[in-house]
Amino acid sequence: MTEQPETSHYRICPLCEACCGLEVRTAAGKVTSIRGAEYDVFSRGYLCPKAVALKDLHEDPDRLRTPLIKRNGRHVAASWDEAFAEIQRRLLPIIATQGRDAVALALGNPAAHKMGLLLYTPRLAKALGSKNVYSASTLDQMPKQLSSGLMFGHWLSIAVPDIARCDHLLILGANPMASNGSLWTVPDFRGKARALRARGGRIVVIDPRRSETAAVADAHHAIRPGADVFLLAAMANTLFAEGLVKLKRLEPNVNGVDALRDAVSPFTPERAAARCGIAANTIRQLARDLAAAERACVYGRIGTCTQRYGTLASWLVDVLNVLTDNLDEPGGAMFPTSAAFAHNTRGKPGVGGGITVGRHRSRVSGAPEVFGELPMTLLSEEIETPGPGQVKALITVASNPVLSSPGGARLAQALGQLDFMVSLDIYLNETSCRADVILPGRSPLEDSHYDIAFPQFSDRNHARFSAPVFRAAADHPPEWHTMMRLVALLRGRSPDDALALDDELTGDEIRRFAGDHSHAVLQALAGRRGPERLVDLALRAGPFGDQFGLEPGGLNLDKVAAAPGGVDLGELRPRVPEVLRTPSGRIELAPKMLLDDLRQAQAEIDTEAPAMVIIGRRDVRSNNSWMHNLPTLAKGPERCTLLMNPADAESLGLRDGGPARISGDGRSVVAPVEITDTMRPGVASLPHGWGHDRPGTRMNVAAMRPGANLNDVLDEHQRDPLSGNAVLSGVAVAITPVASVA
Ligand SMILES: Nc1nc2c(c(=O)[nH]1)N[C@H]1C(S)=C(S)[C@@H](COP(=O)(O)OP(=O)(O)OC[C@H]3O[C@@H](n4cnc5c(=O)[nH]c(N)nc54)[C@H](O)[C@@H]3O)O[C@H]1N2
Ligand SMILES: Nc1nc2c(c(=O)[nH]1)N[C@H]1C(S)=C(S)[C@@H](COP(=O)(O)OP(=O)(O)OC[C@H]3O[C@@H](n4cnc5c(=O)[nH]c(N)nc54)[C@H](O)[C@@H]3O)O[C@H]1N2
Ligand code: SF4
Ligand SMILES: [Mo]
Repeated sequence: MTEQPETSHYRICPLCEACCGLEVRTAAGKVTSIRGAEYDVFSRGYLCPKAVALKDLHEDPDRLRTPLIKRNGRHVAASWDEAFAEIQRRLLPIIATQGRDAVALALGNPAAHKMGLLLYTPRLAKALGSKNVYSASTLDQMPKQLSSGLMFGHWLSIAVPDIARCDHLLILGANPMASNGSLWTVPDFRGKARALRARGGRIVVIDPRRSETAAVADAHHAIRPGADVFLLAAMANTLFAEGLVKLKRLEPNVNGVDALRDAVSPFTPERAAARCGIAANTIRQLARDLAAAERACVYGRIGTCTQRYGTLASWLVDVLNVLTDNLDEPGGAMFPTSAAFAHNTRGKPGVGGGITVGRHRSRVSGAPEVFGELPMTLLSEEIETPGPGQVKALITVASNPVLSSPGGARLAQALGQLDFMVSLDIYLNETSCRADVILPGRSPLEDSHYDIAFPQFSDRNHARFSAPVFRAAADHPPEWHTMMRLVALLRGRSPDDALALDDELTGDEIRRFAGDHSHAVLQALAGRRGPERLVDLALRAGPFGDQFGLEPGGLNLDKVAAAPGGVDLGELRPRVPEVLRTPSGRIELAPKMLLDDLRQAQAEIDTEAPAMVIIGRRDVRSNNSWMHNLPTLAKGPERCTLLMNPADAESLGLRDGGPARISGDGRSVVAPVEITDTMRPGVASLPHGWGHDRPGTRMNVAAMRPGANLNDVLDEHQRDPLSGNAVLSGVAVAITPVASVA
């Protein structure tokens, strides 16, 4: 047998927001090892167990390699031309007869991690021209986008902890030890947290569960779920009451301090304490410690977003950062400078149009559009409810709402009523199994990659590119190409025009951006196509770019691709006022919409807690709903367990490992109990993304240990009315023992 030489490839991990640089070794067309790339300028060798599962993903026999078309209720393999012919035959007449709003678009989490999907989804949405756009953002971070947009002028101007220089980090509703960070790209949080504490800093965690992050922190306070708005408002109240507000450098850049002081004045620590389950003195001390620390930062994530007052909680996190002089300061909450694609590095610095919500409303419930989207939890009713504008067809892109959205069982039924459905997906899963046509993306190891979104949230500035590790099958197009074929169809062209249309649309973009110089710019980009051409354009025109020769030392894609492990662009720098895009040119501390909602919260401050509520959690060996088919991650202990406090388990007659029935919203699921004193009494925790026991799917490994779907017992009607975000945390449930498992 002849030995095949091993080759080494650099690949940025597309699985979570940490975006680690990996070294993938291959021989004879197979992956032989996956390690952290020590030479990566950003992640410096860090990786988590999921990275290794890229091998399983690449080799997974269940991963789709050809399009599928549903014929007589069964999915059968088809050619790409057949798939597009089917879409043309069935989708276009729906638009012709019922209008563009009759086709909905549902976008899922992996779309944010794929450069082809992220750069071409806007083109697809534009070509479709439907108001019915739904995404995982309204199951996740829309509250933070809205509060950031209102305060700083753009939806994606989100301040992140400068952990390298911070010495007091207050974390609410985030567990970066398991999630590896979110709206905060921070590979090796563990190492950075350890360094923070080694230099004498403190980490304090507010979480109903003593999470993995709380376990490595200096202090943990088990808040009642959904009460963050009260805690944060009471902390702001304390800062004002005790004369601890200091604005210093930001003073001339801030509007609304007085209005804010008035608005939080009713939220005394005494009034908030019972609702939060945290003593008044502790609330005061949290505020004092924050004010006293030299370089401090408050960071809130999904636990603070997925609640009724998610936008308020997200806003108050930044309010505290401003009031304690920690926003835009080294060691505080800072705005990264992305080398490409950030809106806050384009246009006139320091001022802008701000954001607008409610330009249209959902047809049935009248929910306002936010950032061009409607709440994902309203998709079912838009399909079910007859009348003009009813959703009759759906295009999903890397989205599995049957598992990931509350009321998923109802949605699964609703999808069955559609006249036509297309899924861009790599599996035949709980959602895509409803589709008439499935168009598969490639293995991530067959795609090139540049992070479009995450440098905007990174704890250090960087620009990195990775080339494909393997060559894809000749007839398997990259997803941007598939999207351009859809765009062509929707614009009344032949799918065969996709590449020519890409040239046209990119040409239009360049003409808008470069005006008189567009010919030269087009020529400079002539060697590239598709997303790589867009990345080169954005990099060269970006804040570190070569400006097409005007700044010869600046970046372009060739330079980034040639640099092993990418280009380091330094630590985060203060950016106020340049980063702002509010009409006033200032940070808006007291937007009217938020003050109005705060009055609503005030009216609920004395509400009694339900006896038992449920929250979610994440596990480092799982990722939302789609990695349970990868053997390396699927092995080991059962992960879809119901965590409960010993006192609760005892009073409900539940035993460790025994099955419990969780009932909510008229539905129920069964999961094994795991008794642990890490849970706050009256709160149970079940992870989301499970429930792989629906018929019609083809994920054989996942089906062996399907788990229970948390979203089956959550109420799809509960949401934050401002952002449209679903309430996923602190929802009342009943928990009872199950005599025996069927
Ligand atoms: N109860 C509860 N529910 C939650 C959450 C929670 O905390 N609690 N979290 C919410 C959050 S934060 C999120 S982001 C959502 C996530 O929910 P979704 O946005 O639905 O994302 P996933 O569950 O990750 O499913 C991803 C889909 O993309 C497909 N896919 C994977 N890779 C590719 C690819 O390269 N190309 C294409 N075309 N498809 C691909 C997968 O097969 C799968 O169908 O879940 C939300 N749901
Ligand atoms: N391993 C892994 N990594 C992931 C994912 C995954 O599924 N698995 N998903 C990715 C995605 S899509 C996202 S959005 C990010 C999310 O990243 P994180 O925001 O870090 O999410 P979680 O790890 O779920 O941590 C949320 C914490 O909030 C707590 N919590 C729940 N309710 C409340 C509340 O009312 N108040 C407070 N203060 N805390 C509360 C929970 O107990 C939990 O510890 O993770 C990403 N990374
Ligand atoms: S933390 Fe893990 S899954 Fe996330 S990018 Fe790094 S290696 Fe990939
Ligand atoms: Mo997410």
